[in-house]
Amino acid sequence: MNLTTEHDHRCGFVTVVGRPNVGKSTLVNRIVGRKFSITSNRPQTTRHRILGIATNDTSQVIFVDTPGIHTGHARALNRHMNRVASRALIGVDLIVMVVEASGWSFDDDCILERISTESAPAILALNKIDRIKCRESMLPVLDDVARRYDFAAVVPICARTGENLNRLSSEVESRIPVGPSEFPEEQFTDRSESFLAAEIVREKIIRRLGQELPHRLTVEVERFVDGKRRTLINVLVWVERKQHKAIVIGRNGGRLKEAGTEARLEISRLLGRPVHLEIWVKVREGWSDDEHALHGLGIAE
Ligand SMILES: Nc1nc2c(ncn2[C@@H]2O[C@H](COP(=O)(O)OP(=O)(O)O)[C@@H](O)[C@H]2O)c(=O)[nH]1
Ligand SMILES: [Mg+2]
Repeated sequence: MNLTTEHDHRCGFVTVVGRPNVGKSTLVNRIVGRKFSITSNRPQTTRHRILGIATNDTSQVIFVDTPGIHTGHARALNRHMNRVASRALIGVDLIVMVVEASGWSFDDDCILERISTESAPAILALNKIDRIKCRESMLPVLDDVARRYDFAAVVPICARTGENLNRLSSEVESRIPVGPSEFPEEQFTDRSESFLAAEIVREKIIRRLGQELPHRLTVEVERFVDGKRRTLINVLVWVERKQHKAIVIGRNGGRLKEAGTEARLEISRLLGRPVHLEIWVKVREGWSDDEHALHGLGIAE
């Protein structure tokens, strides 16, 4: 039985921040229950501010997934991502800061400094507890973080397996304002199908690249049309150098073919219909350091 009345339904914006690679996108995908934000073990995977909307009977939590805040980088792409992350903090109801449970770092301090200038309360999520062999060893870490900042709550979690995410969700729900939902119940992101398709292609490619190629690779949807039997999608992958193009494509085109197959299956699952996907790799020199090119590719907003 649903006992919630209009008077105690809650809805709020919650920004998730943390340094690159701590598991922000994995966490929000898990809570939302749909994959709307791509993940990889490389920094700079998330480049945009993306909403992930988790709706249940009693609340709607609108998560703002952000690129990690980078310190000490001067490239236009990094500057852009810091601006995106920083702007996403303004006017939100709650902040979730994600750090790795294995320990606090200097970059975490920089992010904390940024958070402390906001009036919204912050919850600390200590992620990747699956990597901690002995749970007792968490106690000094919990002690240490409690002294660093007046967090509204500190919750150890494992975003990968979902461990303790219920507890994090209830801490979040209890701290957002009472009010009606902002988005329809079935909506899980603010992004278009075409944007999600491009991101899935980017994820499949960068996950195959290991440390070979820096993240100066971007993806653009050239065509996205619903045909009679399937959706036709043409994607351009931009890299900075000819050698990078060869790396992305792989020997005999094998690497790109694998990435394409995996992307096609995932996009098709997401859209709920068959997909025909074509991917072309092109070279545009110096784009990640060029604000003008960032606009051209739709990265800077
Ligand atoms: N072992 C472990 N790995 C995780 C966990 N959460 C995320 N990861 C991994 O950490 C990497 C970075 O995750 P991602 O969500 O892209 O991080 P983001 O840059 O903060 O958004 C990926 O390889 C994830 O699979 C976790 O709870 N445990
Ligand atoms: Mg991310």
